[in-house]
Amino acid sequence: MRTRVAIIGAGPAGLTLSCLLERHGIDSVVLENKSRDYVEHRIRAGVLEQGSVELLEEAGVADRMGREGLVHHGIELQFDGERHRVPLSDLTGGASIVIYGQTEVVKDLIAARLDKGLPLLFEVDDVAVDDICSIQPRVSFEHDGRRHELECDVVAGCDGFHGVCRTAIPDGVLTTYTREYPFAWLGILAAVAPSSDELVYAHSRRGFALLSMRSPQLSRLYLQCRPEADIALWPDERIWDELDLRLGVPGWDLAHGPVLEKGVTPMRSFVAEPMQYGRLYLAGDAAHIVPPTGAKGLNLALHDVGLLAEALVSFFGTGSRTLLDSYSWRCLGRVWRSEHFSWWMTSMLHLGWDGDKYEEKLQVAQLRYTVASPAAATSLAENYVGTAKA
Ligand code: RFL
Ligand code: PHB
Repeated sequence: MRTRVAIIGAGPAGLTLSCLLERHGIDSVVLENKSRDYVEHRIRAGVLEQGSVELLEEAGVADRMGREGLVHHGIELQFDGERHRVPLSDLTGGASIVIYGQTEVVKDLIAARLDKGLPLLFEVDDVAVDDICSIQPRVSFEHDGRRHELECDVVAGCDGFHGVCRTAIPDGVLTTYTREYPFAWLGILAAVAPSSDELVYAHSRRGFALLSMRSPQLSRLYLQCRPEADIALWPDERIWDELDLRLGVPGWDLAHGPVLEKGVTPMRSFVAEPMQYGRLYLAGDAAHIVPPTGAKGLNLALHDVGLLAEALVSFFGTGSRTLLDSYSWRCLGRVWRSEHFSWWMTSMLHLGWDGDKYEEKLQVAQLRYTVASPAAATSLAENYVGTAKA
């Protein structure tokens, strides 16, 4: 088998890259180790920046998102039992966000690829990337009980944090930066109309909680918990009780409904630099992770592949390596802006487990300043919608 771009991983990064390249007549093969059903139902992100929406439009997969996505112009910050609206659009010259589940983005991307009969293989095993420093790298893998070899010009490592591409880079090349947080999120998807028109980020004496949504009939809710939390010890009633306590404000009740899914997500910050080596280019979670508080992971992944697609179009069209050579450098400015914003939101909203009252007072002072000062609110808003200069 031969292709120009071997794409490892059918998450948002790999799939979007394949659709963008196809629009420019550049062939690729996408290899995914999980099943189609698994990747289409893995519940994760829900907030798309305007730039991400525009990239999905460019990739030709935005029709359903345009019909079903919920356009939001603000978010709520809650602390000391009060809610304050941050008017994102007013503060950023009209930018907005779209609430549309990552599961739906992935379904639309997979359908677009398979409808055209383009190669996207699920349930591949033992993917290995070789000869990345030559002009013809090779990717080998098991599929349908046989070993295959794929020759290519470029490998796109879009295989997430636990993938094989980053580890294919020899020791000593990458510098990695990591921060582990003593928190995790317990998330639920519930069949009940969201109790708020906009997302609510709540700082409370019992820890952080977030009210989000997927559609007018589906709520998505999160609670700060310990990374080692055992989901078996969190029956639905306990989760709703805790959400009521953390999100409740006078005169407002959280609507409950059947819990359709629940899980615990650990929180971590991670960056690997540079995001390229030889003819291997890393994109998305394969190169960097952010804690979910800033809603940046999916958006960063899409931003990376937007730049990678542009560089590959230039390379295959003109032979110029200029954009490819500067790919990592061009990604990392935004990566570090998002790393900082996600760390800042996480630190401001999550309660330490040691009962440090001084830290709690600092958090509330920062929240109060953020909603009271137009300068501080604008800083949050431009980072949240993705227009902040890196
Ligand atoms: P993905 O989605 O992890 O996809 C990588 C794909 O590669 C496959 N794979 C392999 N395939 C072949 N061979 C191998 N050896 C392979 N190893 C792995 C995997 O099966 C998978 O299909 O990475 P990608 O494409 O870079 O996308 C990144 C995003 O998924 C991630 O950053 C976001 O989900 C993070 N995130 C959020 N981001 C946002 O922008 N906004 C949000 O609101 C938001 N909320 C969240 C989130 C992540 C969460 N969790 C569960 C981590 C909320 C949560 C709870
Ligand atoms: C979500 O809807 O899953 C979501 C929203 C905002 C975040 C993280 C996750 O910051």
